[in-house]
Amino acid sequence: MNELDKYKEKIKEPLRQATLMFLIKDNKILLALKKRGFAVGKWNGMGGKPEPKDKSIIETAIRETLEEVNVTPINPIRVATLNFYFPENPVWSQQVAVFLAKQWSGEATETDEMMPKWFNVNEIPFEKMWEDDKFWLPQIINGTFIEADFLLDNNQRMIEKNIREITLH
Ligand code: 6OG
Repeated sequence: MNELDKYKEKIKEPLRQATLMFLIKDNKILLALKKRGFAVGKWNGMGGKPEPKDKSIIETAIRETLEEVNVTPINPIRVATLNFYFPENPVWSQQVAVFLAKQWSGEATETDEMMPKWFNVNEIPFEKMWEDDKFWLPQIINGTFIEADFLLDNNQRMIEKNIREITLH
């Protein structure tokens, strides 16, 4: 059995939930630079953790996007479920629900938390992003649904990955 499956068998608690939202327009994607907290200095989608007032994970994803870049996504689609495991630092472990939106209200502007920027989908700055992103972001942009597990070490480096494409009939 690989390390990932061994670790998944060992843990008892469900992973803490988090969200990521990407806005897509023509051949552009909105990313945002994290200005503080976990993963500061990395480009990513917008997102965060559920709050008690959220009635669903999609509400969390929309609320976080509004808080972080002043945009309200309209009809976002859930395109991926990513499980991140940090055996050496389990408080970082989380399950991230990833959403794409092609419509929204408002215009992306900078906040205390994030600095948004539109990138051409062929010029995504993967070297300034989480190492895992290059394995699933291009797929979801192309319309593939993804379910994946990642094992990461204390330096936030990827040790193992298991990525599944989901076919909808
Ligand atoms: P706060 O803890 O700041 O929310 N996140 C990840 N995103 C990517 N692309 N790769 C990872 O690999 C990630 N781990 C967490 C989920 C953390 C934000 O960062 C995302 C949330 O949007 C390990 O509230």
